[in-house]
Amino acid sequence: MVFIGRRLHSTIYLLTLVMLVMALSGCTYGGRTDGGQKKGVSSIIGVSQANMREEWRVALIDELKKETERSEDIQIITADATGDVDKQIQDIENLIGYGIDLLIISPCDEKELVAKIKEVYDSGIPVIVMDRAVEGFDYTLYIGPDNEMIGQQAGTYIAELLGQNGGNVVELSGSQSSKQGSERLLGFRKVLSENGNITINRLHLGAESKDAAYDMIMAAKGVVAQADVVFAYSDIMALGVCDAVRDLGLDDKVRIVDCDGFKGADEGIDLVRQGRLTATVSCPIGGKEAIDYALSILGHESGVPKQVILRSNLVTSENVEESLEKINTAVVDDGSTIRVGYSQVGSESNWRLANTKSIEEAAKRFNIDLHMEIADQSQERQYEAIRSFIREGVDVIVVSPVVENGWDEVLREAKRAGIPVIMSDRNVSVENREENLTTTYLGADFMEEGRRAMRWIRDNVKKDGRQSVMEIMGNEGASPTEERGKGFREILSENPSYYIAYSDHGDFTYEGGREVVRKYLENNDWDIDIIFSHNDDMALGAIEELKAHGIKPDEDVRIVSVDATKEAFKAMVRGELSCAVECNPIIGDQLMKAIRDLHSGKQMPFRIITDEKIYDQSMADDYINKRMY
Ligand code: GYE
Repeated sequence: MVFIGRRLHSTIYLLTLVMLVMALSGCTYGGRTDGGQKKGVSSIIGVSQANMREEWRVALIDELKKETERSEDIQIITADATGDVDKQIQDIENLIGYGIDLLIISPCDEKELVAKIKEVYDSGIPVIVMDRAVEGFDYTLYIGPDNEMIGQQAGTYIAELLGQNGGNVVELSGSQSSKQGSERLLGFRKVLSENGNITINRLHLGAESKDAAYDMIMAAKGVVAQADVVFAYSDIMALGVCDAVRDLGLDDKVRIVDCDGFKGADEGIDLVRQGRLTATVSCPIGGKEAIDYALSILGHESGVPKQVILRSNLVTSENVEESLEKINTAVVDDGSTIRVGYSQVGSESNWRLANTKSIEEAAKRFNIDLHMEIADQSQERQYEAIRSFIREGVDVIVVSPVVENGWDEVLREAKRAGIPVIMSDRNVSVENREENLTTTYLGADFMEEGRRAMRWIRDNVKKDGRQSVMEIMGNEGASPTEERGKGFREILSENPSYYIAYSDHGDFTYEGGREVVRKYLENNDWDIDIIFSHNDDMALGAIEELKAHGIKPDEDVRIVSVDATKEAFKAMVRGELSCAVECNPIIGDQLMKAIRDLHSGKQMPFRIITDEKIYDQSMADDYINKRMY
């Protein structure tokens, strides 16, 4: 008790001092709205915002402050970098000087601030990056929207709105420097370009402002009068468009679609309600999620992911009330037992066994009644399992799909039964994303794993002349197979001194890996410099087969795999496996947290991406005893 008193006393003393210094350096302190001092503050969160000019950035700070008020023991300090990188770096310094326990940052520039963010992260202060993902992974958590996806959603809606005959679209875009804007335009144009009978008239504004949009529409009234739809990728521009179209007397003819969908007066959702906007693609700001995860991080809870990609929704006059209700409904987890049906791929690898164990154990801790069905890598058996869960009437279905395609029909059956479906570990690709057949994906960034493997080879496996690669792939059509292969080839294409000489499927099994090497040696002398294996089990099988043919692993051929299981570490310590890219199977806690969030009515993100690293022989000894799988 004595210790806590002394800590509380020094915290209050420190805060008084901080408030004084902050006032001097332009930071604001987000305490209680009554200005009173919070009792029992245990953590201070520093927020470095890129600027307070853009509407959604102001909305983010407001949401962070509001969410912080809900909890007595955290305090928030915010700083406005006014769009200046140097000021933002100074702000971070100041915030650290005030003794923050966690930093939330929305960077002015995703390249210029990489080093500073890494420095803070390496110093042991957790860092949550909002909105603009910085390069690399030297931060604790990234939370943000998929802006390209948002543009695609708007484009898909307009294409459907115009139908077979197509039509004329006026596209408004702001200053080129807006990354959010250019990504939305990229997605929007990609979809419309697939539609030959839609013409686009592009109008460039200097600034992304209401007045600039108003003036542009008035100036371009001839073009607008011919248009069927006007598209603007932010609420602030859309309001200007609505006013101008009204003043031109075109509001019965021209429909307006935008992105942002903020919930304030005269903002996206409200304009749809007023009937002034035909649709908006609404995306949460992320303040709620940031404070939720900040509390988990400060509480040293397990299961904090690496990236949370927020879900964006199309809001039209048909679902605007329902969307508003969802936004305003408080999320309450009553702690009751949740019945879950889990369709697992199989038991093909050590990774899979660890994954199943982690899920079964976590279910007990989160009061989840889990019905797990193992499908031995058969899609047909997964269909059967999902249909049995629907008949059983479970609350939530979770699927780890053996392959990416062919799920639309059975997912529609679950949707018709009112049972939400979560994708765990692997993802599916569906015909029409707007059907929302799945609620969220929780798993790894397989593309990045493939990139990491080839970057390691580029930096560590060098010799004169070109080097041949044998790729041992997982089962055909599985998302880890397709995406690890794609990520690997993305970096390979930048490094012509390496080439893939041979590729074959080993289906993620030990025997499969052996078989690929055996088959190759039946028809070839060994002339491969590097093996890239999509998982450890296949790599370990390949190593045994190589040794059986007198070929020395890691000497005659360097071997890189994915998963980083304990068995892989043993092979690295033995000097046989060169490097293992981590893919974390211990996602039980994160998954159960997501299931409880979903069941309590929380809006689920598009993707929850797990935290992963890369290991090679130089680190194997230090980490082998820390491997949990
Ligand atoms: O890499 C492999 C397992 O889906 C990520 O499947 C998983 C993969 C993992 O068989 O070991």
